[in-house]
Amino acid sequence: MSHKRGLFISVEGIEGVGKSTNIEFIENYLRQTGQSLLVTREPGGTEIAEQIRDLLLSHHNEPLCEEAELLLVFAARAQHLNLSILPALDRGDWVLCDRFTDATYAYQGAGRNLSVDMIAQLEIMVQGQLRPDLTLVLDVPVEVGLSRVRKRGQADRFESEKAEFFERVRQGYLRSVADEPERCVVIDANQTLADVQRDIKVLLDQKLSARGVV
Ligand code: Z5A
Repeated sequence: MSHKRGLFISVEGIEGVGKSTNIEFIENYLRQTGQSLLVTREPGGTEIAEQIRDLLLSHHNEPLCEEAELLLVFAARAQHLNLSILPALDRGDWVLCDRFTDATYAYQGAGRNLSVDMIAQLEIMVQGQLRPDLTLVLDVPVEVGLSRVRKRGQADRFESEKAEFFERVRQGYLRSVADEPERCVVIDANQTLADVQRDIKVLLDQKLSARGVV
């Protein structure tokens, strides 16, 4: 029996834009359509990829060099894709992923100033032509995002970066949207949660009706 390949949706943005909060909203909304759905995250999503996530987010006694950080991100992604995302899409399930490769261009490319060509080569090696079908980039000014997350207590290795780093990351995300407007859509996340979710719902309705789902 042949299945239609599932839809792959990623959600992106700097710290505190509300990814986790809105992924829960999107999950509930998509489940109402009766669609089988895998909700997952990067880095992570499998046992080994979650261990790599711990390595990436924890503080260590030695610095993690930028190239090692980039390779670890893609090592986790290779594991996640092969063991989890691709089998789900092949079954016809939809995949809703908290961050994907746009985060690498934003954090390791724009944030750490690593070469975009090097990232693109790793992307091809690990993913081939696979890209999300739809990427929601939640956007807030850096000071708004950081003020939301800094209420939470101990900062991880990324959260400990300075505001300038997150400003570069934010601009990196906005470049992804400018480069691929068909796939990447900006949502203004500096509104009340109700308004953010209204905008997300309008967008999802457009995409679902284009696919004949609603
Ligand atoms: N990383 C990387 O470097 N390269 C890569 O390729 C990938 C990842 C894939 C893991 O991220 C780290 O990995 C990440 C980049 C790096 N850096 N960090 N840190 P993560 O996604 O797991 O962690 P995060 O970005 O720190 O997520 P977060 O801090 O949990 O933020 P969030 O999920 O976007 O926000 P939230 O928890 O939904 O909301 C934060 C608070 O704001 C919460 O109290 C909400 O109730 C509140 N909120 C949400 N929306 C609103 C609105 N609209 N108004 C007011 N308050 C709101």
